[in-house]
Amino acid sequence: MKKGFYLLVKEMIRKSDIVLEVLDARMPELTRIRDIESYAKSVGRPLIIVVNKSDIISRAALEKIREGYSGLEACIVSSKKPHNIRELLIRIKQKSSRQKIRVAVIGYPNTGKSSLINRLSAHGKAKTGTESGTTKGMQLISGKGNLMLFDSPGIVPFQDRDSIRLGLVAGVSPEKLKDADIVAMELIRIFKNSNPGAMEKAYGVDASLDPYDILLEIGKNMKFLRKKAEIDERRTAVHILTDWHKGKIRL
Ligand SMILES: Nc1nc2c(ncn2[C@@H]2O[C@H](COP(=O)(O)OP(=O)(O)OP(=O)(O)O)[C@@H](O)[C@H]2O)c(=O)[nH]1
Ligand SMILES: [Mg+2]
Repeated sequence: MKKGFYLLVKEMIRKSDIVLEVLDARMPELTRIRDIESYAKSVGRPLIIVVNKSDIISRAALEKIREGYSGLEACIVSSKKPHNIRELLIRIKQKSSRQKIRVAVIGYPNTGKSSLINRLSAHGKAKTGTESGTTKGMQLISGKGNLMLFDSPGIVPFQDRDSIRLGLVAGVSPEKLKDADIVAMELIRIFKNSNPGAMEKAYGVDASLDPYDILLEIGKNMKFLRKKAEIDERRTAVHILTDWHKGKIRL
């Protein structure tokens, strides 16, 4: 990300009447950008936290988010299903009395900003994609009713650029990760704690093993082998992370 990008996002926020911060429901706290929340507050722009992808989390996880975000201005939606989009639209309109409401849509890469914009717009013009970095520049799109929507490329806060976090939240595509195996093991650890059954079901592995052994077992089951029948750990890791980003394995 270019250094000037933050400045551009800030300018976009100043030009807007309201800010939507889009989070990934699978990792809402990891995808929050506190700097942007503080900035919006400092320039007096109301901010709604939009927890997106609610269709791919369990009821229990959904309930946890509901409780955790009850004190905040937050709306839990799915841009895919779609779900709760109308409620979000009503909330936006309550926040501004302007004729045309300009809405800045910001967030981590791949959280579904463009997909959400397409739900909020009449013709769905924003480009979306499974790879992070789909949206390249700022784009102004006319929305339903009296909305004007600013789409933007995903923001990765400078202090968050460690590869594990980036890999988990799809800030970087799995193929481009230097240490895909480490990120995949972190993901396996999360599954072990929260939903071991999902991993057992998806890959036919014993979730009571150590994360590294689970990774190897998955590689073996997938027949991801290198010469001398060695398991290709990287290929296995990329495969697991891709499944995760595409929502094929769910917490
Ligand atoms: N299951 C599910 N998938 C979603 C949802 N919203 C978006 N996605 C998927 O998430 C991926 C990223 O969506 P985009 O809308 O391109 O995300 P973005 O935040 O604009 O991404 P960048 O422009 O790369 O920062 C795509 O594969 C979408 O289909 C949702 O509510 N549920
Ligand atoms: Mg986008």
